[in-house]
Amino acid sequence: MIFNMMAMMEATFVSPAQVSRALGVSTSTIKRWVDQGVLPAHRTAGGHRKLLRVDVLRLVREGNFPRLDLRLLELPVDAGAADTNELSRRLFEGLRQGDISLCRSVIHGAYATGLSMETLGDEVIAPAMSRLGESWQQGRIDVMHEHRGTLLCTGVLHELRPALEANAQQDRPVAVGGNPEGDHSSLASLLIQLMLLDAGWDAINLGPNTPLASLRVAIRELQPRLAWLSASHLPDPDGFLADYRDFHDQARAAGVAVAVGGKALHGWAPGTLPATLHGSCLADMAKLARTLHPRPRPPKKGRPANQVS
Ligand code: B12
Repeated sequence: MIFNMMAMMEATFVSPAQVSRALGVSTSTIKRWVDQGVLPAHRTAGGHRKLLRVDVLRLVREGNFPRLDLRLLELPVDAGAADTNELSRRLFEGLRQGDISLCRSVIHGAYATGLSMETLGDEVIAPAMSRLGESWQQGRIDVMHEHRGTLLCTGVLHELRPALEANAQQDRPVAVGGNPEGDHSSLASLLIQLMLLDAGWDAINLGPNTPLASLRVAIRELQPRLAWLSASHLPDPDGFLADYRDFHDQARAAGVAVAVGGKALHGWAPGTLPATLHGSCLADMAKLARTLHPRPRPPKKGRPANQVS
């Protein structure tokens, strides 16, 4: 049902005046963004200029609008539910109970109301998964519940993909990544892939248990601009480090930026792993992605209407 709701939101239009009120910027600013291609405009049968809700929401996710009031876009979901602690609490309940409708309504609803993929990952999904792990450690749930919750979360996230690629460009830069050999975690790499798709990349996720030798093949064949590695568990940290250094040398020689992160690398001293980014959260990764591939953005984003010429 929620997925239909997303499709409905994608297909529906809003007027430039409505967007101007919701974003807290003047109508002339909206017109300029349309002229600059920041916000694609469409003509109705009657010749009126209309904007797609999904494009406006993408702008909201990428920008900073201090006078934002999403209720004015008449979204068919509760736009006030962007308290990430509350969303994470509800997601944890959905994951623990195996309730796919609840998980969908939290994840799809949060995305549809403008929460960025990185915030969804860092502030909603990671804490909910962490609580799920703690519940297992404390004997309140079985491994069966933890596995069911992880797969539920993975499935619901995959459903977002068509919406994330709705406006994909032909010449998107390529990014490739996954988890190293022996690491069977999947959520962080999936979230990185979705965040990159949303940011206009052609992101290819090789998933868990990917040997670094295979990432080298991917670099040769796919010629990415960016490679990522997410590590939650490293069975042989010294072996990984030696292999990783070779991998990084090859990537650097090919002009590929390398981002690394994940629980297994959290305690590593800065500089141990040569990398373009050794990050601790998806927000770090999103920042790097935007630096390497900036998208057309509003030049004076978020300025209140009365300050915009
Ligand atoms: C689900 C889970 C599993 C599942 C994974 C299933 C799957 N398909 O993903 C399974 C059952 C396989 C599993 C197994 C194990 N697990 Co486990 N697992 C978890 C759990 C509960 C959730 C992990 C998760 O999905 N989080 C959601 C993602 C989105 O968050 P995240 O991974 O933390 O990533 C965040 C950041 O690290 C960062 N990030 C991650 N990657 C990257 C990459 C880049 C480039 C950047 C910039 C940032 C970044 O951004 C993310 C969002 O904020 C955690 C508990 C916890 N506290 O996290 C334990 C946890 C990760 N597991 C742990 C352990 C010890 C294991 C086992 C070794 C247990 C065992 N003795 O068998 C095995 C290892 C198996 C293996 N070979 O991989 C430990 C890891 C300890 C460590 N390395 O410091 C944890 C932390 C539990 C704990 N507190 O001890 N696990």
